[in-house]
Amino acid sequence: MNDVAYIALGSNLGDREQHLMRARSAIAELRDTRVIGVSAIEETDPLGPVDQPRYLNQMVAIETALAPRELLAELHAIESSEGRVRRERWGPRTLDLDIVCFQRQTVDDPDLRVPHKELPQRAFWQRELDELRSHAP
Ligand code: A4P
Ligand code: MG
Repeated sequence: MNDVAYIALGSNLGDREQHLMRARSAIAELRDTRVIGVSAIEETDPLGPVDQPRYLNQMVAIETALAPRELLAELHAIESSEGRVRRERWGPRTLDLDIVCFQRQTVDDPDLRVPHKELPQRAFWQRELDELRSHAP
């Protein structure tokens, strides 16, 4: 089934612009997937308990035949190729890719929640979603 998915990109270590750029290219290369929208990049204050640098955040809309779990596996592979090392939860990272939501599918498993559980708390995600949806065909 083809669906629309929204992917959040975040980086607060190293060359942040470059990590986002390479993530956008890698997402565009995913099988059975087409990028249909790219939001503006926004610089945001870090959320969460850890003292860390500011983030660059951005959102990409895709049309995809990948199921949510298949998409998550692909996003983890892209994170790894950008040198992401998982240390502490909510800690600094070269690249974080989260599935914000799908247009028509939801998932409620321990290791995958779609829509993402933090969506109601993240004003920048709401803004980016609005921006992408306002340009939707
Ligand atoms: N997981 C469950 N649901 C999802 C989903 N919808 N998308 C699981 C992606 N992953 C999902 O993620 C931990 C596990 O969450 C994954 O293995 C997956 O099975 P992670 O990326 O290893 O760890 P994390 O990112 O530290 O934790 P989490 O809970 O994903 O945190 P967030 O929400 O990613 O927050 N401040 C600013 N300004 N901007 C940011 O982007 N991001 C974070 C990280 C903290 N502070 C931030 C930002
Ligand atoms: Mg994450």
